[in-house]
Amino acid sequence: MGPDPAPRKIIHVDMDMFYAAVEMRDRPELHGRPLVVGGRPDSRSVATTANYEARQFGIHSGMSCAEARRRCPHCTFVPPDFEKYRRVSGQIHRIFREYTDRVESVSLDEAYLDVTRNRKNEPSATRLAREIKARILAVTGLTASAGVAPNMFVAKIASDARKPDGLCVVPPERVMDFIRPLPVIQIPGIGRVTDARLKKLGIRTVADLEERPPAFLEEHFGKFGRYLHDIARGIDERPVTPWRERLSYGAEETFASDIVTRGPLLEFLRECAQRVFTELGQEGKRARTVTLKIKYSDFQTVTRRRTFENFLSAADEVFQAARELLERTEAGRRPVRLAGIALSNFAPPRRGAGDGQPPLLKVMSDK
Ligand code: TTP
Ligand code: MG
Repeated sequence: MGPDPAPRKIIHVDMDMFYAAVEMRDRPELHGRPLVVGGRPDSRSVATTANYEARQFGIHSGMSCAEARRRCPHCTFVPPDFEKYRRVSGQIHRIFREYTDRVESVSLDEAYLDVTRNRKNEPSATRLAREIKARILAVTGLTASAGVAPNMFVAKIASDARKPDGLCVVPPERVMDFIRPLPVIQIPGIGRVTDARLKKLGIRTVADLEERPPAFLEEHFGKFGRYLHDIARGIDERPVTPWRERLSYGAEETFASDIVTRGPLLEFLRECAQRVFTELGQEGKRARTVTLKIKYSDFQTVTRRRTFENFLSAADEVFQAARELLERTEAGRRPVRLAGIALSNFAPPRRGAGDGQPPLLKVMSDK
């Protein structure tokens, strides 16, 4: 690569209130009314998401359905239909790949595309983003929001900036103007704890962060300080990594608020197991290793893993393994801010079990 390569063109696409939007599409009677996708409010389940009407009551992903019902008694609760969401996810990912192979999918409803070079030979990433949004709407009947920027973190923040049905373009020369006023909590990787620590140091916005010397940030945050220093200058050189290159299939989530008891964690892990097991199956792969990842509220992260002799053959096996692995953590005694499951050690179908690959948990942003 030359000394000063041309800026990249990255698009981040994120579906609007994804699960809720799918349910509203299929059941028009749900339109215009507050809706939570989650279990029954008298169970211990949590909201996977809420439509914008419900969000006005302060309801958000990760909140218990009981709490959601308290905040909005006339809210409708619809159980999640992951099979359906995965089908839509497949549709949007097929659209992405009409434009480029450099697609990194982050979750069912969210992906980064590097369109610096693309199949349409279209130099304008803005035009591409507009076209992709229109294609998604035509094929799925759902709206997505997109951010266009020279790197992943700015594209991610941009896609959130004009939700719903938004398009926000941040050309290279506007990156600093765009990020400077942002509160640091909007930076991927900064959660409530880091946010509080930064506030104590008098750092509230990216502009405040930019003023601090790298040594100061490293002294307080170690390696993460270096990341913060780069981010404050609009620098993020992570390449968009297509999932085919992945060594594991994982799903993890940072909870809206820390989880202090095991019940909701188990419920989350059950859903997580279902998600990763299905995703793996869709790729025609089988796995022998289950890795559980737990991040406590103080950001200490532990992983526990178990390798089986035979390939895992059902989502419930994955869940049972995760449940056992959870016993070997302090979850339930210490507050947990993130949990996830990864499946690894797989071989292509019809080959022996001995050629698995080393486990590697995919690291996703910790909002
Ligand atoms: P998000 O993109 O975070 O949220 P969203 O699409 O519902 O809403 P927005 O318009 O703000 O993007 O997550 C996508 C889907 O993932 C969401 O519809 C449900 C699921 N999900 C969970 O199951 N649990 C969670 O904690 C979160 C954040 C999302
Ligand atoms: Mg979304």
